[in-house]
Amino acid sequence: MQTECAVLWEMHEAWTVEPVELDPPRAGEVLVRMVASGMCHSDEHLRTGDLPGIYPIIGGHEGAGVVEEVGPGVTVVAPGDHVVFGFIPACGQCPSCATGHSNVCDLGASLMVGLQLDGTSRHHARGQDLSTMVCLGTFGRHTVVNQASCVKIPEDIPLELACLVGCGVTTGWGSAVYAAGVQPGDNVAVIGVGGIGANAIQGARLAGAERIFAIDPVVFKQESAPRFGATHTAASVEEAFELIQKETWGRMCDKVICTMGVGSGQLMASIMALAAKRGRVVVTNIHPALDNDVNLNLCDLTLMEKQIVGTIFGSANIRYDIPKLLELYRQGQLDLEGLVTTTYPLEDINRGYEDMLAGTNIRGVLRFE
Ligand code: CXF
Ligand code: ZN
Repeated sequence: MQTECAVLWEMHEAWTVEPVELDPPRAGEVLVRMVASGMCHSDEHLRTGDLPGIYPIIGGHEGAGVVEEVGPGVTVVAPGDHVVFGFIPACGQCPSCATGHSNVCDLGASLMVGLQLDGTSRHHARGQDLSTMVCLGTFGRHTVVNQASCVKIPEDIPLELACLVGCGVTTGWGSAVYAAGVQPGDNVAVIGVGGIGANAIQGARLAGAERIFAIDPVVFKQESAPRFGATHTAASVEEAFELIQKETWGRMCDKVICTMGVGSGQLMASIMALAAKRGRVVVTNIHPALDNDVNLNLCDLTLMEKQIVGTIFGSANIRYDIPKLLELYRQGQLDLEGLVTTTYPLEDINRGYEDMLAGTNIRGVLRFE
């Protein structure tokens, strides 16, 4: 069939919206009519090369839609089902999945290759095979993905909000609840209030944090942070240091969560200074893939027992946490509406990313109808 997708032909180029030939789903695969896709910073990383991809590639990994057709052997979803994609497939069989850590499923090894799990491509344009961002490619009106990435969701949840739990919401919320392990009464700092940081704030609030310091240089984001649960705001790590020192009587933060657009190893020493003794710093944001330089005082780890941990997808499980977060939304405990600053038609994708870089969006969302 013919569909239309946003394709990145080479690193540093703009997205081009163009016709794509899409093959029918093969064994274990699912054809989905997309309804909405969040515009995450990681797709911009693909454009800048901070995350490597195989070009030409269809972007997008935070999507929701309706199943149109399934290939042989598909059991997870059926035609007509509403689905959200988890950006990491969960095979359910590998040691990671079997021990409850599907966010590091062995299928993740094929994510940056972006082909179907059998190594072939279903998407073609200008006579060439296309790869897809993390085997999804949600920046298009239709896509074919493996059932390992599909999570069936209730039909009463608007798909233009549900898409957000495919990446930003779960990554941020899980960074606070699972990776940081925020406890009632904790002091928490969240560095960067975008689509992930806003949800780290929501996770910290739901986990019972006492103070939540939201740090972002953009005034709009400082103003937005209290809606999600921030109790204090600061424009920079340096400014936050003074504020946290004063508010916590010098004790500093039990948990510090890094959710910047692009992380910087040079900032690490000052970020560690925000953490209390035995405090934990969680690295959620991407750092440039080839950057090995970190400015860090390792005595902080030994003498103060501080910890640095990384997390992918907030250490959450697509099949357990996606339905759970949508239920929290239904109960009014998790704000999804407030995350969507602007919606765009597919053809305005480049404008959407310009807005993201200008700092005017918490999340921009593409709507396909
Ligand atoms: C990223 C992590 C690396 C692969 C693509 C998705 N996470 C969130 O956007
Ligand atoms: Zn993402």
